[in-house]
This record gives sequence, C-alpha cells and structure tokens, in this order.
Amino acid sequence: MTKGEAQAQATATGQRSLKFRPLSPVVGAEVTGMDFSREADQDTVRQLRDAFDRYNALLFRNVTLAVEEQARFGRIFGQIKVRGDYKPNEFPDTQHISNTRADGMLGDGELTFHYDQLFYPDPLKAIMLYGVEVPKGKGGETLFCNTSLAYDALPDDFKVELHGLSCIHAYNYKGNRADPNFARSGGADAPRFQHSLVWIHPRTGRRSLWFSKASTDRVVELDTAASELLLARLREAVYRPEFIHTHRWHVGDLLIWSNQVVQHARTPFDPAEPRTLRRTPIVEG
Ligand SMILES: O=C(O)CCC(=O)C(=O)O
Ligand SMILES: [Fe+2]
Repeated sequence: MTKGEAQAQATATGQRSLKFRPLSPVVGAEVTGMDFSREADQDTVRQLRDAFDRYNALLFRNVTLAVEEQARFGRIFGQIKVRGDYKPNEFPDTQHISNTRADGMLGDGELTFHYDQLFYPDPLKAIMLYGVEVPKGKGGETLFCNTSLAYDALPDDFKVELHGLSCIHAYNYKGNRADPNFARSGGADAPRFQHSLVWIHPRTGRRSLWFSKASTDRVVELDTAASELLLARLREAVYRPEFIHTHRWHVGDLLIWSNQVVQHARTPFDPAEPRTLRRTPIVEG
C-alpha cells in the first residue's frame, strides 16, 4: 500500500494522525488533525489521553463544533458532571461562561487563581471551554499556572514541610468573589472538603499542589498563624510568571485542561464586550 492509500484508508476508518506542538514551556500543546464530527477510534483516544497527561492542556483551533460533539469529545477524558451554581439549559451536559446568555455564569470580572471544586470530594478532573464569542480588546484571557512545575522547583526542605499536610477548601456560592476572605465567608451550607495538599498524579506519578488563592480555607494540621504563613509562602512560590501561560481567546478555540495539575484565573475585561465560552465540566470516570 502506498502512503497515500494508507492515509486514505486511515481516514475512511476514522483514524487520524494527530500532531502535537507545545504551546509554551509551561503548559499545553496545540493539536492538529482531529476530526470532531465522528467518534474517535481507540488509537486517537489513546493519543489524546497520553498527550493530556503529558501537556496538561490541549488546544484545538478553528474548530466548528456542535454541542453534542463537544460533549462526546469531553467523554474521552472522563464523565461529564454538571453541578454548582448554574442555570440549567436545554443541554444537560453543557454550561456557558457568558455575559450574553440568560443561562450564563461567571459572566464578568476578574477571577483569581483557583481549581474548580476542590470543595467537593471529587473535584473536576478537567475543564473544557469552547470560544463562541470573545472580546476584541485586551482582557478576558484565561491564565494557567502549572503547579507541578512549581512543586518541582520548591527547595527540598519546603517539600518535606508539605508532606502529610491537608487543606480545607470551601466555597460560598452566594459570596462576593472579590472578597479576600471569600473562601471562609460561606455559612454552614457552603460546600467544604479536605484534601491532601500534595496530589500525586495516578498515571505520571508527578506531584501538584492542591491549594488555591480563591477557595482554600486553611491547612488542617497547623494552627491559624502557621497555616496563614504556609499558604502565603505557597502563593509566593507558585504564582510566578515562569509557571504561568496566558491564553488569548479566539472564536473556534477548544481548550481542555487538567484541573488537578493546573490552576486557572481570568484577567478582567470590558463588560460591554460579549464573551461566551461553552463549557464541559469533567470528573474522573
Ligand atoms: O472565563 C474563564 O476564562 C474561566 C472561567 C472558569 O473559571 C471556569 O470555566 O472554570
Ligand atoms: Fe474555574
């Protein structure tokens, strides 16, 4: 069989040869060659899962994607689990980060660094966003901070200090996200959960740091002053330009990232500028 024939046959069976190109030294690869219009075959699934574990974020550009195609693609990485503060719409697997849609959530303003849902026993494994409408001007970028790289760069004695510690994470859905005490401002009904501070990736064995500026209340094993100090030292060590990648959105971008390794944040933007990202929340499964 010639190369051309092999390619034609591969295409006919849904097989695609994917290409991965790192987006930055910090996080992410741009992927080309993906066909979203059909179910991915086993080899494609394996390549995507391996690349996801390796790069912690995958970006596909200029994608035209129906809502159902987005959900089907999301299921390659886990189970879709929609929960939290959102208004249901006609698509049970889909949410919208939006300042134009009636069911839009987190429509405007800056978002400080966070993982999604550390305050649940099973936080999201991955988050996928698809650019539907994006600001023309500056702002509204999503920032990604790779906490595995940050962990690796910690001095050895600091790593030893973290050993065996865990944090309480909480979220006040009714609260003001700009409040510096946001994580602890929730009442008894605020979702709250305790996880180990150092998370070990089940497939790569790499360590990442499960704390965040937005939703970590305290370190359980330390008294209040020592907990505050440790969290401040972690923020100082982790939120550094060398661990952060900035994504500027274009319509048709499909971006999926690891919510177990990478924290995300958002820069402020002009609220008059429409911004809608179609979102798929994914848990292990
Ligand atoms: O709007 C963004 O850039 C990020 C929103 C966010 O925090 C999320 O989708 O979990
Ligand atoms: Fe988020």
